[in-house]
Amino acid sequence: MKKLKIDPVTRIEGHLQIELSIEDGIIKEARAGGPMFRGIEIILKGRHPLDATRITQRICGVCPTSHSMASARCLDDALGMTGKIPPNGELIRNLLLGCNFIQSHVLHFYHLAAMDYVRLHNGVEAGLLKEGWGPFFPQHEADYKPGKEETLRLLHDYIKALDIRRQAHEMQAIFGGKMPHQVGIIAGGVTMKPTADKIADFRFRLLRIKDFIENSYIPDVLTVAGCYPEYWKTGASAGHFLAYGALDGLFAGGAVKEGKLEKLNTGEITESVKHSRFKDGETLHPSQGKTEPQPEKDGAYSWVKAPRYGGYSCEVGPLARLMVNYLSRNPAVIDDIEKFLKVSGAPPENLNSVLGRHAARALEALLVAKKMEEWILKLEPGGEAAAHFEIPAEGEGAGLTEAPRGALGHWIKIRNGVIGNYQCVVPTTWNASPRDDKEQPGPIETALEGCPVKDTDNPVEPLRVVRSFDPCLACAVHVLNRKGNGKDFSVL
Ligand code: NFE
Ligand code: MG
Repeated sequence: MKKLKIDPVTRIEGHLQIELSIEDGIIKEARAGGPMFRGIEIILKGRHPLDATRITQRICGVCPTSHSMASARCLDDALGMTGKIPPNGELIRNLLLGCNFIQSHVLHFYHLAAMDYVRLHNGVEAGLLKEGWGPFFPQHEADYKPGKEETLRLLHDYIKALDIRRQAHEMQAIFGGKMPHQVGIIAGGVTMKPTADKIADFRFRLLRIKDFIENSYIPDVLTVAGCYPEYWKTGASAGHFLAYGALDGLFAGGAVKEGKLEKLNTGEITESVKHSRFKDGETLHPSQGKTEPQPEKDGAYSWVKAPRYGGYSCEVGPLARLMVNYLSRNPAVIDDIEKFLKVSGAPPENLNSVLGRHAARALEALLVAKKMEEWILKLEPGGEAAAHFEIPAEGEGAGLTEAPRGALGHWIKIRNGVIGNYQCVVPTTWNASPRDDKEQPGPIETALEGCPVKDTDNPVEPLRVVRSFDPCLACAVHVLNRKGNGKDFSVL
């Protein structure tokens, strides 16, 4: 049995370590560890409840808008505001979250994942690139398959994607003041009323971005899929999926256990800490969740907790949303899903795979952009965008939404007018979870087990599997330790 540790996994968000046991070129056991501690829940205690929407965004610079949405919904719930947000407020919240989805998905495919599939130092880019230049080098030796023309097109789109992401950020600044960490989304709605100017500014960027998704992003994903068809059959998770749903029904919520769709019941969410660096205790629902670090705990190998749904280790993210919406025949998206599956040649039975995740992500970028075109034209210039609220001395709330990487939940308890307890269960906590109290592996661990590794000096296959999940360890865990060993830490 050969042991291989990849630490850190590069070209992801945050810091992830992967430990593999390999026999006869196949991964027998995989462990995914988050070596840093996230103290945001501790930082929030005792603060003004509205601070949650500003502070939780600092969990991550890639998906901050999702955290502001989850915390605003959480506060809406605790403040009795659910259902009272003016239509402009709901629409602008969804437009801001939509921009965040698109920029995050484009970022993932081009700037994080593409270099797993495209070799740029074989001379075809003569004059453009020099051996040793970042961000393209160094690169593992591997079976890079795209030919010269495909490589040049992917490289061209890699550069163009930087500009597309800039424009998606500008769109968030139009209604959210700035990006990252926009200040638009608040409890009760958003901070800014729409104007005709802002609508026009937003819309022309949106049309350009939609054009890029249709004519570059989706074709580029299909090019990669065409070059590497074996990845339709590599990297399956256990087949359990969870989505909370978001964006005004564009994505429906639901759970898939052993291939069967179920209605979402958030009471089934628990978190186990047996192999996580937290004090042992019962598995708890997040509304009762605790953040009690124990860095030196025996048997613990991650700062990520192990959330489970009805005891199942569920994958979340674009593939989970695709599965839930496909199986529930969500009328908002089912025609587009069917059409995409046909055009892409994506075999439905092989969607639970590396390529299935990339395809699902590209498809939903298009679904979101198309929906945003409708929403932007529904805004009423000058109309109210927020409702008045009072902060109660005592209250409780839950805020569930979807982040680019999957189901995101925040839970608050207000005590004496301040935050008494706050818990976040983020997408990568699900996907990168360690084993739980029943020793069930997390989705990334399962997807790695059974994956081939041809050359342990160039472990591209497991890296392709891990990156297909678009993990964000900054979201899952946070705050630096002093020695980088995952044990010796202090709450900063
Ligand atoms: Ni830091 Fe995040 C997303 C959230 S992932 S990127 O998407 O919430 O855990
Ligand atoms: Mg948590």
